[in-house]
Amino acid sequence: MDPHYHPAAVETQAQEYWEAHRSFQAREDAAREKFYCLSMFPYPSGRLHMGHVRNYTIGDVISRYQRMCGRNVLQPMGWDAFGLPAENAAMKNQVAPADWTRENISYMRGQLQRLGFAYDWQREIATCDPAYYRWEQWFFGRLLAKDLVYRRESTVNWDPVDQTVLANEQVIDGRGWRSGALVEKRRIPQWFVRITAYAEELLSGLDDLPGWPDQVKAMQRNWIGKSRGVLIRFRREDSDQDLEVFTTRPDTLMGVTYLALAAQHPVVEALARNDPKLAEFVAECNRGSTAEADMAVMEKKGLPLGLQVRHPVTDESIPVWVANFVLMEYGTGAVMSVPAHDQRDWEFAHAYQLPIRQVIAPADPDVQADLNQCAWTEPGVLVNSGQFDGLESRKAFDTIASALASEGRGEVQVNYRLRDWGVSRQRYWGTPIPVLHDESGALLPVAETDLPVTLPENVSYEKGSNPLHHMPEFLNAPTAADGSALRRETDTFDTFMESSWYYARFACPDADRMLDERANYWLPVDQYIGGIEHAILHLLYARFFHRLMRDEGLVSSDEPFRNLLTQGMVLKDGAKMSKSKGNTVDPQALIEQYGADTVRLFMMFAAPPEQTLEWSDSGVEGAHRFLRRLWKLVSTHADTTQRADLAGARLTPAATALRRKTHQTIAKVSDDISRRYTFNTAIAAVMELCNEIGRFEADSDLDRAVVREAIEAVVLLLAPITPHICHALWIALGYQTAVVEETWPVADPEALRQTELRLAVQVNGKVRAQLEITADASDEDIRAAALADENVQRFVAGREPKKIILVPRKLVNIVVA
Ligand code: ANZ
Repeated sequence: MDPHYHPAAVETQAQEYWEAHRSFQAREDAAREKFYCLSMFPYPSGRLHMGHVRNYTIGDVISRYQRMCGRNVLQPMGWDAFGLPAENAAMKNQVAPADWTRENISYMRGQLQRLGFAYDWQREIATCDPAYYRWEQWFFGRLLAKDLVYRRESTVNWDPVDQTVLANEQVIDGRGWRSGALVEKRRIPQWFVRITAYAEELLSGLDDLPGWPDQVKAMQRNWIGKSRGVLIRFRREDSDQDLEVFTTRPDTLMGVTYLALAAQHPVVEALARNDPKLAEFVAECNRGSTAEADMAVMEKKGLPLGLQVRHPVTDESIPVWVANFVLMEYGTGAVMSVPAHDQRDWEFAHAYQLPIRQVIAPADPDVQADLNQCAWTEPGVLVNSGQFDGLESRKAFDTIASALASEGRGEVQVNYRLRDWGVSRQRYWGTPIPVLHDESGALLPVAETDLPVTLPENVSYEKGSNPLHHMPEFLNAPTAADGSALRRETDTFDTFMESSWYYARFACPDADRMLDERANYWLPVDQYIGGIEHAILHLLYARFFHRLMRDEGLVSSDEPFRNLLTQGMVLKDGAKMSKSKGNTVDPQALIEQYGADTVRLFMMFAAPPEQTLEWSDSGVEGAHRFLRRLWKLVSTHADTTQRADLAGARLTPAATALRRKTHQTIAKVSDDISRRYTFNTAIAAVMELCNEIGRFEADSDLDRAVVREAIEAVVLLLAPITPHICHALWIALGYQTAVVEETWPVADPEALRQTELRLAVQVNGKVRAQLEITADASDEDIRAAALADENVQRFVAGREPKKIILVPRKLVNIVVA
């Protein structure tokens, strides 16, 4: 065995072995327990960054571990290949997005292979391939038939200079990120998927996901935002029509001093047609942000509409305003304003001198609500509320709700913050939405037999931002049966569509339908790993899509991902490692310098996966040094030690201790990897075992067999983390079977048993006590136990020991003056 570690050669050799033996090709086998391990697939941006390397190393360690435990493992990889960066690169460099993307894929695939990830490359998917997206188009047709997708007008960000629609993140301080032009809001027809029809199921399903982080489940719950309230009707004075509001606080009904409508509310729009001042206000609101977080903090503005409604209980006349803090998208787009008990209403009332009427008093008589400072928003006891006075808020909710219901003025309603999912994008590089426009403007779904609608890839950006608009060969579909002209839709899908079902397609990437029966063998994913930035949208859309596929009879499970691990960010000097911060470390250079195993080991050793990982060059060097030491350790012992059956063997105390350490390490690493996901402590335990091996002096064949067992355990335990070096070391240990084919070691309970040692304790050379102590007690433990003995304390008599001499496994001598 070469006494020196040459990572490049070692890694090539291992990878050639895996490749030649198709080690990671997954096969469905009903007789075996399956384990589907999936890391979120990357956007092919050009090169891997450290976040990818971390994510994929975690997934690979789990996969390889499960495989050694005997599971039938599927670990696939693919490309989330549609999206904006390809178009930006295209415009900048005059290269077609398809070419740019495919080149990136090929480079990044090489990088992943160089890192030795155990992927089944035969299942590789790129979402920009028609073979993939055609099934998404087919599924869209199914959803359309079930009325689960629909088209309606909605607002987009329009860049008047670039003549293009911008994503929210491309609007910076109200201006287009490229042109710098003031962004306008435009209403255009767009496709929506009815995720709201599944809101309740998506919410309650979270309770059946014990393997998900609580934090992620809480974020999803908030996003779905279920609230129970009352829909209340206020009669308009100028007509017999009602204005409906949604409130979660019907207990405050008697404190309503005005109604506030969203600028886009139909009543406001109607009035604005004859009121230029109002029209100008509406236009101003339409220019602003509609992000809820912004709405909450922006200056409250509004106008009186000259409209009055009647209070449903008191019949009092109440003014109606338009206000910029009311969202058209939520509830009814109208609120009953209770400035005493809602902070936004309070701020608005202050700005426009509207009355503030307290109707809730703090339940605790020692607490005073100071309405001059801010609204009192807590529940309490009703005051100034006529027949409802004295009721506690919760009770008042029901009492007032039924009073309204009996008069036909309202009813209890459950509302969700979740909105239907808008899936149209006015972009070229995406899945074409499979619909046709006829001459009358009506829409026809593309027939199943005409799928896929293939996106032309050979395009140029010379004429404008969306090449499809200038391609008659795409725009003009074959004419309809009656001879009239048909025009293809140029919008494409939100790329979240593709990433909502790729995990299922990996089960059957070559199926000639969307999914076949293999999907039910592999699904749900047993372990999903990815960034916390996907906690809400991606995971919610995938959970939704899974249910859509279930209801189409394509899968039989309810949830796509049984266990979820969200990895922390990679930091450098305390800041997120990112291109924009210019503090990136290129994994490629490190792999070339140290090898893939060093990079993998560092990534797993530096922090537990859910926490942030602080980049450290010295940490990388440390990982590399450890691998060199490991190599040396194995090369010095490979030929001089031999396996032997150690069960029941009579070992020396030192050999017993090393053997126990070996089996303790096996137990700890197994638990750390499978249950705690603390790969860092698993590695630390293996390092400790290596140190013990180094300290141990073998004097007999039995001793050497104990060393041998320890070394083999080290190689097996590290195999999922640093698979290449372990591949080579396993061969060096004389095995014919490759380490990937080996089974995970199991701790021997016999070896774990703690045996007791008896130590004599002397004070100044005279035996004063006998100590019973476990064989693995540390030197500190032994010293402390000796000093704690009653008889010893009598002879030490409070003096500070000058020194304490330990004779391993025999005695402790305490020397006092
Ligand atoms: C009167 C009231 C009194 C309210 C009070 C709150 C406190 P959640 O819990 O998120 O569902 N609201 C309703 N529709 C709105 C819209 N389109 N835009 C802005 N705000 C809207 O919030 C429900 C509460 O948010 C409702 O209850 C309503 O204000 C407001 F002391 O009604 B409340």
